[in-house]
Amino acid sequence: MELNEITITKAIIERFSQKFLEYTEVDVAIVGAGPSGLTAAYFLAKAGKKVAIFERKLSVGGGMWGGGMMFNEIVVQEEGKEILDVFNINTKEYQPGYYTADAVESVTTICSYATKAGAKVFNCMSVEDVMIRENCVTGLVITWSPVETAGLHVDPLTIRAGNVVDTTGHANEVLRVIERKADMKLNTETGKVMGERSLWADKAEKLTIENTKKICPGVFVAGMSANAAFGGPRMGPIFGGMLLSGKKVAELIIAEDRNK
Ligand code: 48F
Repeated sequence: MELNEITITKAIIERFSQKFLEYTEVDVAIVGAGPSGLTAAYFLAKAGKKVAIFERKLSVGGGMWGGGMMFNEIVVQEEGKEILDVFNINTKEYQPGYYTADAVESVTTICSYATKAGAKVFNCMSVEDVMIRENCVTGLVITWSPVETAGLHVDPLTIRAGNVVDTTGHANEVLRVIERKADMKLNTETGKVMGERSLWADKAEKLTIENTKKICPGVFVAGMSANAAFGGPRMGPIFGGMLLSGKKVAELIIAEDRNK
């Protein structure tokens, strides 16, 4: 059979359009495909939720690929290792309570589990705004990230979501939009994003889990974004908190939906 370039082109356009159309309305829209967003996506999709992840970059994985300072190994503590075990990721004990894993194996495997469970990743898409109805965030406003980068004057499109999860890491991008544009108080001490504090691994890892919660109607926050929102410290290249936070946010959403 001779390959036909136009068939290849039509296949891509048609299949992507079908997928994109299907995911214009989702149960959960996750912003950011770092370790916390991907882990949340896996547990949500596994529980039967329709999940879309929007990721600005071409690649998923956020800050996990580079381990610490591009030494591509990550460290997790005992509880974090339990999540890596769920994904069948190889770990090695370094000292009691400290485990290492290959950063590339970790990203690719978590993403594989999430997508095979049914979560859809939309890469090269940036979330630039939210949709709000009756004082509740009901969706996301998205654009192609090259449009954003080039500063092109192009209007975005909209996704409706039962819940939004901000896993945008240090930048709190969804929360920053809400803070700037909506008459909505965040569930923090100041009602606004409090900003992250300097690195303190032990405290930050514990706080990441504590700070993983619903932060305003329709929006949950997880991962580094949770600590940055509530004024917690950064943790550096230990990733257990990210994984546990992703799992926790999925459980919170599943429990809330069950009680509706
Ligand atoms: O930063 P990131 O990896 O977030 P995380 O899951 O994990 C944090 C760790 O990597 C590390 C750490 C400790 O272990 O502190 O930094 O909390 O991933 C965030 C992802 O969100 C994307 C961004 O490109 C990255 O891949 N992102 C950020 N803002 C947007 C976005 C946006 N507005 N639209 C789409 N994607």
